[in-house]
Amino acid sequence: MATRGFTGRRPPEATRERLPPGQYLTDDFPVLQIGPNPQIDLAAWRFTLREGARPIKAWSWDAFQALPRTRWGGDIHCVTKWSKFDTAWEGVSFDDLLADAGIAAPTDYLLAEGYDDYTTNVPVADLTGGKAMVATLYDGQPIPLDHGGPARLLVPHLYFWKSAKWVKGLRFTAKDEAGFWELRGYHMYGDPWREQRFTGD
Ligand SMILES: Nc1nc2c(c(=O)[nH]1)N[C@H]1C(S)=C(S)[C@@H](COP(=O)(O)O)O[C@H]1N2
Ligand SMILES: [Mo]
Repeated sequence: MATRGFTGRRPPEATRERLPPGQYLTDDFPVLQIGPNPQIDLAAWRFTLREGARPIKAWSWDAFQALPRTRWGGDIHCVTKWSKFDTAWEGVSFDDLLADAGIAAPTDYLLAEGYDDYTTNVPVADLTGGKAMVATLYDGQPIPLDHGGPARLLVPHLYFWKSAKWVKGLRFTAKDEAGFWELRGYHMYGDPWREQRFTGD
């Protein structure tokens, strides 16, 4: 019995190949955030692209709903070591946001900003080419408030702290500026496959 219990903890080969180093698989969807859920009224909701302080383009909820839609399914990895496989999201790709704004990215970096004043930095190159979206549906349903609805950034190839919940906009920055967790010791880039959890990893 003891032997069976022991070997049972070792995940099967197929699972291990999909798990970045130091991660374990969970079927749960833990909730992690710096404070209480913000109150967001869809009638007042705006999503704004900015360059520094200057607004480039803002969408109301209705205007955002009219943009082309993108789906993505796959695995997400949290720096607190849980990974969740086969998550399903739908929203508007970063490429389609730029296209609708009629711009090319003005700088190489940006900060995603949440309605809770959370920020996190991501290189523009990690958002283009279908790599990221502003998601509004999870598993075919509106994203629950706990998981960042009505809209959250989804950058699934980086640790999940880069996927800003309750996203209110993206602010292009001239340099790579640290966000909330990056100022507190988290890695500036956060690649789970290179285990970039903390500054210096
Ligand atoms: N706006 C906002 N986004 C956020 C956070 C936050 O505190 N505020 N926490 C981040 C962290 S540290 C993680 S691990 C994930 C957690 O997302 P989840 O609660 O949907 O699992 O959201 C990220 N996005
Ligand atoms: Mo996190």
